[in-house]
Amino acid sequence: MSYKVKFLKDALDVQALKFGSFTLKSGRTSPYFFNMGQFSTAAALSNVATAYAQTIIESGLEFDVLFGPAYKGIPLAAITVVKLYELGGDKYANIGYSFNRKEKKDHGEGGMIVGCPLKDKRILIIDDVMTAGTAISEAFDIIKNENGQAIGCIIALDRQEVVKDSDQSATAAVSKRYNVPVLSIVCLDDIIENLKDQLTKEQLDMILGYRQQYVPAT
Ligand code: OMP
Repeated sequence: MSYKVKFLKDALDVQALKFGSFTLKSGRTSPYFFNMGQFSTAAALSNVATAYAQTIIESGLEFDVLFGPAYKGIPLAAITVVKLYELGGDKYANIGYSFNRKEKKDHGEGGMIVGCPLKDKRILIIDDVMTAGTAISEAFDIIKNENGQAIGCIIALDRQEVVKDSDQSATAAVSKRYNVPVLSIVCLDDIIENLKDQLTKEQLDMILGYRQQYVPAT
């Protein structure tokens, strides 16, 4: 089973991927929702880390630090950097990981960044889902402020949705704005392709309708 198919199977098993009616951060009403927080056992997290690590290894991207923006990116960066070393070997032995604090700490070691400093490093950002690309933009800003060089980002799910008042997807817009690749384990089309037989006709119709409305034609 490919790691994409395994990831989707796990997402259904742990109920990270749900079908119904959900209001998104963007205000859109979606017939599906992906909640990364549902991957909350050792085995589930190990499988998530494998899917991220394999996507990164396949991409061949060269970087120094895996950066997970607070809060949801923090465990993702930690588990994935370990898995990269386990699966990818020595090439990944010295990859650092770090994350930002939501609030600046002015005592102890102080500062905004915990873990590997970002200055002059090539940084890969790791996060859960991209819809409009708002959340990920904050991570690019943090890296810029720390004088690091963002070389790309990886997400678990690319919802492939169009940016408001534009004709391109959020992932394409982010890729263009920052001139970096945006990798994903799976996208909406993978969900449709692999799970269509497991959905009711009504669920599938809702998703196809949503896709028609919000996913730009390629
Ligand atoms: P954007 O900032 O619009 O790209 O939305 C991404 C964020 O929305 C994610 O980091 C989540 O906090 C949340 N989200 C999900 O977790 N899963 C979804 O399926 C959809 C969203 C969302 O609200 O768009």
